[in-house]
Amino acid sequence: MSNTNTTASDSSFESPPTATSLFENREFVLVSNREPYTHERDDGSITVVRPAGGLTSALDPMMASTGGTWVAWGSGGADDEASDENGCVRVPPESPSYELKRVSLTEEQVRNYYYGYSNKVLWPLCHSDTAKVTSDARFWRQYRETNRQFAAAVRERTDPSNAVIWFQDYHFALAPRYIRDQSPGAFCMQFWHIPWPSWDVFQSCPQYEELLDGLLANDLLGFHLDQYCQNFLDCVSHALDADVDRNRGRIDYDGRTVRVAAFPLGIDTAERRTLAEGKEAGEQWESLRKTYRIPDEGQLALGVDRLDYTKGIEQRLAALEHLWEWYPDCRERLTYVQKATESRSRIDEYQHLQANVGARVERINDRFGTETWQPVISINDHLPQSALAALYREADICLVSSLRDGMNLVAKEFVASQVADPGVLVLSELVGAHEELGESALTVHPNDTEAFAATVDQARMMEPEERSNRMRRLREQVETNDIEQWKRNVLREASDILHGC
Ligand code: ADQ
Repeated sequence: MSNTNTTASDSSFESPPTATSLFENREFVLVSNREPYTHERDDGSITVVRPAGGLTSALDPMMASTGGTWVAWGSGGADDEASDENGCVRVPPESPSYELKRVSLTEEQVRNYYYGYSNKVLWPLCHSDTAKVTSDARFWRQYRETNRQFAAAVRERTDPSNAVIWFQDYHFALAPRYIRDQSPGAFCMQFWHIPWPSWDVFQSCPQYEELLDGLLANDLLGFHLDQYCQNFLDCVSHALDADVDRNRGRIDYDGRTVRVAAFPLGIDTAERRTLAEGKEAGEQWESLRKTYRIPDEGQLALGVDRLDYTKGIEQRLAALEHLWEWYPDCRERLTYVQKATESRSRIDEYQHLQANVGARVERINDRFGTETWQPVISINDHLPQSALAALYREADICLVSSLRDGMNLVAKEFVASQVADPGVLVLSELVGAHEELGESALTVHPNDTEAFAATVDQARMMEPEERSNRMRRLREQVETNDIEQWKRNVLREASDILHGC
């Protein structure tokens, strides 16, 4: 795509802005499906569970310094008990500085809004996998209602006309509209964490007009990549009576201007590095080796994913099976560790995937395993972040093979954790992160099994000097474009719009 103007950069910034300094008297409200803290009942007492990595933990420090309110689904078993009569609790627990407002969802809402419309319609649609979209009138009805409920929860805490409201992700395509219709002076922004598909794909969703209309109630709409912005602009120009400026990423619609821009998400590189260098990671590594019988000898390839059909786990296993079959040198010399986490397992597609992945791993281990060596080691248990850091640090090769992926933070976490002997990143050309990391990683197409296997062999044989040069360039990229830079870019853009720049 030749248009680059929709990508926001922060070159004009000298000192880092904060939400407080940018939005002056407006209250800051963040809305996400997942909450930053859950309360659980454990042996009679209530404990606070913190998110393990991910976006919620990255945004928590920002909320702590800004103050304001975070509105989220109260999914913890003891959330109600730990909250006041309005569903609110002050967090972080050790030094409370902002309000967490929990929205209670019924079992039916969870089924239809969360598992239904969000994850059986929007998720496959936005990953361009229309065959997996399941239609059900109840999904849409409850998606609308739940979005209304979140908008009402925002209104309970603040006057939207005096607030900056930041929606996260595809669970809330309609909530900005429900805010805007009652409070025209509100400032709404949204970050869409998954891809945006092309118009011919998006058109297959019967609610396309309402979804676009809902998102256009924002003042600022962010995606990871310029390509997703262009797809979105294209959808709007086909579906609505709107004036679309593709070069500048602006849409005039319903008497207002909406800015659409790319903000590639980064990670907390300093935190990842500290974890990887820490003593705990060393101890965790020893324990992982013993527990899962990871060999001392040979090389280690690693995959870290939620068990999701977009992550290309079956394609990766097919490539590895091909590798052990046709490159017998790799047998007993390359071991693959699959750190997978069960995800959305109430949905049939995810259950099938789990079963297929399990069967494939078993078959590979039966075919190539020996008395002393197991080709694929599956780690399905929950691991502390220091153990994940140990895996990232010790891996010689990281395999990221998504069929589509908004960004993919695993690729960046691997790079940031490579503090010892540098390894090789093998990256699907279909993930968002490929745009930033593709030049220094080894690129694969997840469906080209033979070429994928050959690339893993190439990674295995790469000379130390080349590995080191590639990893240095990858690290520079990941460290420069980290989570702080992302927050700065988003907030600066929002402030410019708010102040009419
Ligand atoms: P996800 O699809 O969840 O996120 P990803 O970016 O790869 O994908 O991972 C998010 C986080 O989950 C990472 O911090 C990673 O460490 C953690 N994680 C994943 N699998 C894990 C496992 N088995 N064990 C422990 N931790 C694990 C969505 C989009 C992505 C986008 C992110 C952020 O689908 O494209 O990059 O949001 O915008």
